[in-house]
Amino acid sequence: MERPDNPGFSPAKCFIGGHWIASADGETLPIENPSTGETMGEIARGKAADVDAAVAAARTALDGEWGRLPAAERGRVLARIGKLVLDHVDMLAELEAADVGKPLTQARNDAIALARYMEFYSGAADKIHGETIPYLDGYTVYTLREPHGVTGHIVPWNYPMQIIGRSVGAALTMGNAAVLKPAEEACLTAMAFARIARDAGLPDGALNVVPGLGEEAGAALTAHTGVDHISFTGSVAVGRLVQAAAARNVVPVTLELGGKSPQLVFDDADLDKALPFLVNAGIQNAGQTCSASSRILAHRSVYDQVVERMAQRYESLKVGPAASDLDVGPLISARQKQIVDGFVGIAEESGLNIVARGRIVDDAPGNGYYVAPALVEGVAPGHSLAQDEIFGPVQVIIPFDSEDEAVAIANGTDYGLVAGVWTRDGARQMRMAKAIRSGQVFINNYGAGGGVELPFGGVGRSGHGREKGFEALYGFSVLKTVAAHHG
Ligand code: TXE
Repeated sequence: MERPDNPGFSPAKCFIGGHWIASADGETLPIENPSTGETMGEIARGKAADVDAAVAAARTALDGEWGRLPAAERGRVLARIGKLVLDHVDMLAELEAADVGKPLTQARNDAIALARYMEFYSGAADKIHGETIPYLDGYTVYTLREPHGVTGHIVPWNYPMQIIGRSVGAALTMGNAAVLKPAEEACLTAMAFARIARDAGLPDGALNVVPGLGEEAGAALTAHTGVDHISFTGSVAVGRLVQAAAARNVVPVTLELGGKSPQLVFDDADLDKALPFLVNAGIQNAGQTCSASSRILAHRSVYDQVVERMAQRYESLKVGPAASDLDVGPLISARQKQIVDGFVGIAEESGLNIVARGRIVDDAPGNGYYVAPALVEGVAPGHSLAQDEIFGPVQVIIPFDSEDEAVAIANGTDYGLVAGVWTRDGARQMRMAKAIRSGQVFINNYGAGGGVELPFGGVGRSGHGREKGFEALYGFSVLKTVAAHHG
């Protein structure tokens, strides 16, 4: 597998119809290394003309070899992609670490997850089918599950490999042809994935990648009348624009828009077991995770213990360059650092108690986008720190006195992506699972190891539609009813 500086793998181009092609007007964008603030290369700055070419290539693939491939063959292609991803885990992890600032071990886990998506979907490709429906005398009625056609995928910078795996992987499994617009901040593994897919025998045009700015390539993709389904992961503000654009063309859209996910710690919780999840869910990927647990709700009787033990862990957190593989890397950009520093500033100005902060290591480059993780306690549930998605390593701890109050606080934001519940009481586990308004509820764990089998998505401002698992495959297909009269 070639590196980005090798012409066989060209991040400064678009990948359209199986070929590396410069953007129509030849423009490029710089790639920044968030660990150092330095420019480390360039990517193509795709625009509407490139999106047109990519959508046309996808349509050609659907009308050609890719569209005719039996489901089991599609599964084999995905299996080969998964195998090649695994063969290149280290290379992919290095690219992602440099591009996103993710500590190497976390980047490596993302590459393994990408392979896992391909494995899971490869086996599912020939197992999603329609059904026959008993109907009136003289009729045979059955359903067919067909691809939407051309699917558009707009992916953010925080987990490029995982989000490409879950969305592009599912779309290809169902026989769609994909046009992928990775985030301008982190494109490298998207380009490497395209190369891997081609090497694994994915027919030309089944996957096309157009890097570029959101308001250029992204907006062109969502507005394109040749796109039949849009999958978007990103901010609520852009999610609204994407849904509005999809509405104009009356195409379905899947939105995954982040959250303010709580973990509820009850008085009978196993704190030894909970503690690593409480902290890791807030600081993994420097808190830049849609499912980050940015609110810890602790019962008054264990509140002080939770604060003290989390604070101890925070004090041991080391922040530094991705390549050093410490607990926390830099944030993605100067802008993101400014946002997160802003929230810490609000905490200070509001007189909140910042009980502990992690430590930026002495040799971290001065121009990297480092933020020392901050643990803030005693925050009122309505405070901006407890309501707004910070998307950085900042967690708030909120006390509660009763189950009802805990549910009211947990459900008291615009979001509803993930919740964790820590209690040994089985009946309470069930009550909480029902009462919490959220796409996922994890009981005595948080995230369940990110399993690719588990459907994932939000309610409220966290979005709609489900990715991952079999649900994603239903979402990336459309049901056709056939009623044959033979009386
Ligand atoms: O997101 P954007 P940003 C949240 C998080 C973060 C904030 C801003 O709170 O602080 O969003 O991050 C493309 N039409 N999340 O600015 O802008 C863009 O190019 C079409 C949560 O990075 O939403 C990129 O590919 N596409 C989230 C993608 O949208 C457009 C992950 C996401 O960028 C577009 C990321 C447009 N007009 C941020 N404008 C999560 N759910 O995990 C931008 N894009």
